[in-house]
Amino acid sequence: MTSLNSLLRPVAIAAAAFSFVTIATAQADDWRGWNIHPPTYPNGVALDQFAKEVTEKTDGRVNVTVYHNGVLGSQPDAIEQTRNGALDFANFNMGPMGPIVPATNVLSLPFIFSSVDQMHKVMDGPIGQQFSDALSEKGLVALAWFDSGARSMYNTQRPIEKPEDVKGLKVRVMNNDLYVDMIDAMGGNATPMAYGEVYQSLKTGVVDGAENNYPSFDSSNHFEVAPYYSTTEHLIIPECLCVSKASWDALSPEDQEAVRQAAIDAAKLQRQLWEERSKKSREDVVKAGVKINEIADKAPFQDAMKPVYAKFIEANPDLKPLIDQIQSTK
Ligand code: BDP
Repeated sequence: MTSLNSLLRPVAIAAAAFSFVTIATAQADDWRGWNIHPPTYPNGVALDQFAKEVTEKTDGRVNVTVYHNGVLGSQPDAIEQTRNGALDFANFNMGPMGPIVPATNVLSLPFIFSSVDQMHKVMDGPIGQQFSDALSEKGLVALAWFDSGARSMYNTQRPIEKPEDVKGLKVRVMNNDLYVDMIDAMGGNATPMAYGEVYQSLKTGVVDGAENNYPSFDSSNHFEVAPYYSTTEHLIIPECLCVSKASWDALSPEDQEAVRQAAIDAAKLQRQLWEERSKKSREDVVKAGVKINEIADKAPFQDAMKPVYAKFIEANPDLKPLIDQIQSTK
């Protein structure tokens, strides 16, 4: 006769085995990180170093994997996923952050920074902290700031020497209405679109142009289909290494410190690699036949942006002091 005990025993063993497995996985926190760029891009290399350093410094309590090439979705989707804890960290450009964290729109105002160096000075100091605070209120812990150089316009049609040359061009922009106003102000038609769709859209004429820094123009292969690159340098937008607040709050103070240090080290590496990569990408696209025209005098472009500022300040009077603080940082 089978006793009840012996019937239950296999179930008990299976349950014990199951709880062992769940305990074992709960001990190592598996972190997933989002990266839109290839692993060889400065940001990809820096994020892989971040992953390695976090895994080592936490003795594997936080076991980190980076998913490159935007395989986990577009940036607006990834922002939502990181906010709700479905993703643990990411490298975000502040451009598409504007619709979610309004203060960050200030960073998307054309020509808000006078140089990349000034941008770093601002972001690494108390003003940068104000942006970190605003991000934190929306569930994102900004641990360090990456470089993204200056963005310039490129297209399939002609060199842009002056704002009027943009007239009639369909230009892809990142997901933020401010950029629609920016292109409008020069007489172009802006199309907000995910990064991954731009190559085909340029190729098939859905858009005539886009805007980006040299490394992205190069790594996305946009240079193959849009050979006129004009150095408008209208946007200098910082990027964060942001951790989901949910994932951050689940860490011990000791592990938080390890993650913070790894993020700072990653940003240091990223900025160094960025310098080298920008030069190399510029050389490579020229070799591939891209025609670069240098715009020495940016004043006509800056003047064209006055209505963009006026509209923005009218709609966001509370952000005017932040604009003033940035512009007066030398
Ligand atoms: C690159 C940024 C990336 C953006 C991309 C874009 O690094 O985060 O998604 O531009 O234009 O420079 O969408």
